[in-house]
Amino acid sequence: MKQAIIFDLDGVIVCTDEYHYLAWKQVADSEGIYFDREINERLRGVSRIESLEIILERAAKSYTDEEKLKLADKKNIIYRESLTKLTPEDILPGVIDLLDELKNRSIKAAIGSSSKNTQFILQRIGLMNRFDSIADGNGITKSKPDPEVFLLAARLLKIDPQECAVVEDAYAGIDAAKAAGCKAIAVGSAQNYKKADYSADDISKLGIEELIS
Ligand code: B16
Ligand code: MG
Repeated sequence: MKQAIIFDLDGVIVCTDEYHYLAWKQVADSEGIYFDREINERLRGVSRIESLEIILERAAKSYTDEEKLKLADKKNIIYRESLTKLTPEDILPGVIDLLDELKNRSIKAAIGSSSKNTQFILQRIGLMNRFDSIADGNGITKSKPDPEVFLLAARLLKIDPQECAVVEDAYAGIDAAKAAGCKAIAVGSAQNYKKADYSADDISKLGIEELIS
């Protein structure tokens, strides 16, 4: 039986993907770069700066590192502004019940997210004190599909990664979970990914036994 569940944040606990999309779209439009929802799918689970690199693949000119940082900052300002709209009502179906169930069974819960806005998001939705550890984009140098964020989450919990299951909505996140040696559970956009050990529409459709076995 697994001793801990590591949750991805965006797309698993709360959906901020539309806010990411709209902020990147505004930045891309201001630079005259084509960007659409299909390209946006490639940004799922990927760090901010790597997301920008994907968008810049269609740019007509090349950008200096300084210009890239400015664009990434601009996107984050727009994105943070939209995050102020988040409330506990935005928590995805089944999340609270699952966290309660894990607590009853003394199974630890952690966050493993690429986002540097993790704490801000958790505060907005009132879940800041519901996790035993938080590993996020501020504590890592390599983002998913590298396993670093999940290895960090497990280390903070003092639990072997093989004793952890990861819940993810991104292909890159499932790859990262497998590379870390964790059980990989796919929900949402990743549910058809063959590399996952188990899949469901969302957390409310996941049985606790499938998660922790
Ligand atoms: P930020 P996750 C990821 O969060 C998002 O899926 C991805 O689209 C975003 O680029 C990344 O966080 C970085 O976010 O700009 O807030 O640092 O799915 O790993 O929880
Ligand atoms: Mg995600």
